[in-house]
Amino acid sequence: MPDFTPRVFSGIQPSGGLTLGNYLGAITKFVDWQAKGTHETIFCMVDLHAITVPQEPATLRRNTRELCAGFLAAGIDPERSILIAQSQVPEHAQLAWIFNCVARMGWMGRMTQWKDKSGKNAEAASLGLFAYPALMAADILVYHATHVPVGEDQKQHIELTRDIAAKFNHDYGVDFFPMTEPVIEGAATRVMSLRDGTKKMSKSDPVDASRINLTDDADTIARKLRKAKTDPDPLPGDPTGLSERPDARNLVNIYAALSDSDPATVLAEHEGRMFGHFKQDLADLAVARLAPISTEMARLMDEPAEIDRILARGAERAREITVPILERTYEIVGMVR
Ligand code: AQP
Repeated sequence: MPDFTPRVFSGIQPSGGLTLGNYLGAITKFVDWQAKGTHETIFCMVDLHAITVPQEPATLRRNTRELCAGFLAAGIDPERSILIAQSQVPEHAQLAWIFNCVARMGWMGRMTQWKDKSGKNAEAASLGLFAYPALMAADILVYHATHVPVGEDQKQHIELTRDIAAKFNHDYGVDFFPMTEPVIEGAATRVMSLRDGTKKMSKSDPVDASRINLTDDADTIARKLRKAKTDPDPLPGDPTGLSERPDARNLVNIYAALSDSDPATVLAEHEGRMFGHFKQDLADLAVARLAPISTEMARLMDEPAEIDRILARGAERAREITVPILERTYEIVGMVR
């Protein structure tokens, strides 16, 4: 394998407002990578992914700008990282077509997200939803990204990205695409619904009380956490005591992630307390951490032209990387150049 430039890529769908799950599982990790400075960092609003399920156009546009505001408010610096909207960098979709011809139907059909989102009526799902992982592979590999920080739910898609890269390299006898590494770290790689600790917190969950939105005000955050599902038992002294208590475990994990700690330390400090008190502390912690972000997001949303300028500049910088990689891909595949 050739030496690839150390490069981090990750994306978030503007398919709704940002949730605490996106923030803890993804954005805080992005900010950490940017701070480390060891890798080039590229972060993306994956609007082409969002339309694999129906989106209202004006809402999609607003959500994309709001997502960009969320990245900026949480600490992504558009000078140090490249911040883009996927549809403004056409090489993502162009490489995805090549990968549609490399990936196998069987691989796609096994994806958990496809099964979950297509539900009982897969015949009525969009072709785009089925091909989603090939576009995601293109998002990553059009930068030759070496590392992808994601939440636990995306692990299978990164494995598929590696399968696509390996098959392309094998079929064409090249060492062109890297074997990208998923990076899944921390106490909140899978933040669960506040109403059901066995279900992932999701921005498209129809029940708003199931999630904290980054745009929620302090009172709403506190109310949602106070009403979060738990059980009547006190907090145990260590994480093994939570193995059969998914709702309780979820709140402890959220507390650990928000306080930059870990579940064992949180439980050692809170052993024996009842959830009524713990939830109040958790609400205070969440408000202290999230309120400045939502305030800054609201300020940025009043300046949509500034957001659009940042995205246009990001696309320009991104294309310095993506155009040569796509051109070389076309050559390898046999297109006349
Ligand atoms: N609940 C979560 N806990 C930890 N990480 C999460 N992520 C999403 N939900 C959680 C991580 O956020 C990044 C962006 O995800 P996405 O927006 O591309 O899609 P998703 O994983 O399908 O997120 P949602 O909120 O559930 O969106 P919808 O409802 O539209 O499908 C990824 O790194 C993901 O792991």
